[in-house]
Amino acid sequence: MVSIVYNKTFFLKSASNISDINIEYGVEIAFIGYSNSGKSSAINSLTNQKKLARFSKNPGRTQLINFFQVISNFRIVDLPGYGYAKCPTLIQLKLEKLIYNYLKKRKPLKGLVMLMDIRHPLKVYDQCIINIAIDQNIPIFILLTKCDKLTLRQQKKQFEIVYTKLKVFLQEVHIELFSSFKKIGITQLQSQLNVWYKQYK
Ligand SMILES: Nc1nc2c(ncn2[C@@H]2O[C@H](COP(=O)(O)OP(=O)(O)O)[C@@H](O)[C@H]2O)c(=O)[nH]1
Ligand SMILES: [Mg+2]
Repeated sequence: MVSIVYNKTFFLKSASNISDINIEYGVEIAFIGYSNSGKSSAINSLTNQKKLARFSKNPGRTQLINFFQVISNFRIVDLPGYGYAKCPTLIQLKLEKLIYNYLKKRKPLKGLVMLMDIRHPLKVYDQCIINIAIDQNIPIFILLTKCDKLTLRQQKKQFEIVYTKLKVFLQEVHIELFSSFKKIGITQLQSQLNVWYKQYK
C-alpha cells in the first residue's frame, strides 16, 4: 500500500481554459460539486492546511480550475463550483463549459471526488456530472459532506438513499460520510487517492 504525505501539498496554478493548463504528465484527481458543498474545506482537511484552497462565505467566486501539487506527479484539482444562484447566467454557462471540457478532454484526469451536501444529495448538476463520468470511464468517489449536521440515524438514511440510486447505473459505488469540521472520512479519502495514484502513476 502506497502512503502519500498530503500535508506538503502546495498551490501550483490556476487556469481559466483547459488549453492554458500545459501540464500533461502524472495523475490528476478532481474535486467537483455545487458551490458551498464543502469542496475547499475538504481539500484543506485532506492536506491539513487551513488556507490552501481558500473557502469563502461568498461561493461562486472561484471561477478557475485550481491545481495543487501533492507530489511531483500527483495533483488534486479544485474545479469551479456549479449551480451558484447569484452567479450571472453567462458566467454560469462559461463555467459549465469549462468543467465539461475538463472532464471530456483532460488526459491526466484519473478520478473524480464528488462532494454533495448530505442534506441535499444528487441534485440536477450532480446527476449530469455522474453521467459524463460514466461516459468517460472516470471512476467516482462520493463524499456526503457536512455529515455533522445530521444525527447518525439520518446520516445512515441519506447514505442508503444515495447508494440505492447510484447502484442502478454505477458498477462500483464508493460513498463516504464526510465532515471537515469533525474530521470524519478524511483517512478514507486519503486511502482512495492512494489507490488511484498507485493504479495510474
Ligand atoms: N457543518 C459543516 N459545515 C461545513 C463543513 N465543511 C464546510 N462547511 C461550511 O460550508 C460552507 C462552504 O464551504 P466551502 O468549503 O467554502 O465550500 P465550496 O464552495 O464547495 O468550496 C462554509 O460556510 C463552511 O464553513 C463541514 O464539514 N461541516
Ligand atoms: Mg471553494
